[in-house]
Amino acid sequence: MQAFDRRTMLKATAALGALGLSSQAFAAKKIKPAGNSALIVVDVQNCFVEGGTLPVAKGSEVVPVINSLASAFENIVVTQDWHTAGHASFASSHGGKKPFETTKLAYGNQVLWPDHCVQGTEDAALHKDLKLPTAQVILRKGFHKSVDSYSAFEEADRKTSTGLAGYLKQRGIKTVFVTGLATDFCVAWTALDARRFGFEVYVIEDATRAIDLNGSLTAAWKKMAKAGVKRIQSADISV
Ligand code: VGL
Ligand code: ZN
Repeated sequence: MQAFDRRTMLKATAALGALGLSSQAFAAKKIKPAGNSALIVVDVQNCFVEGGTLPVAKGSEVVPVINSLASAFENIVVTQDWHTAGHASFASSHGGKKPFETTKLAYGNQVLWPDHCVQGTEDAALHKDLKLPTAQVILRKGFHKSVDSYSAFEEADRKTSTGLAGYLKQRGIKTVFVTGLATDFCVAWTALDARRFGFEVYVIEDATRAIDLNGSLTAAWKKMAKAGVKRIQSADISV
């Protein structure tokens, strides 16, 4: 069901309630992910939660939400931000630059981050409470030293593929549900690229948390809406 229909339905339901009528027959229908849907769990790693190197506020709150969504999906893809030491996205790699400033790299503007998610470190490991035993693929990204990759589909040079679109297409996946960290960076870029590669895309808002740097969260939701990404809540999914 479209978000618009859902809102209309909720309004109608409220109106019926005001008239003292039963609204049960009009209750918004839940979404049941089909066999050709995949749950994408983006970067739920120690680096992005409390105590990590690039903590997202309340980042660990997504863990129980994602764990409980898992049973609704036949297909689950997990991603890990997986940088080299001295990665180009680290402020420490650019003399005089501080975290959260920006710089120009060969492919365009780049936000500079604290050193984070370095390959093989405990900081880069998946959150210990993430329970996704049925996940089929763990995709690592951002491993080219001079290129960042917020998106799970394509690196920031907008040329280098991660192979995820091909993987999903070869497995017959048509729809993806994106969750994880952070809403306004890796989740948004993954959702936008999924649209570009022709998938139907949902972002499950309460299964994400944001960095929100200079209005980036509002901007990300705007871009996603424009691209046809559907914004839903975990309660909208039938588990
Ligand atoms: C991310 C900033 C830097 C993310 C990754 O997972 O959203 N954000 N690297
Ligand atoms: Zn990163």
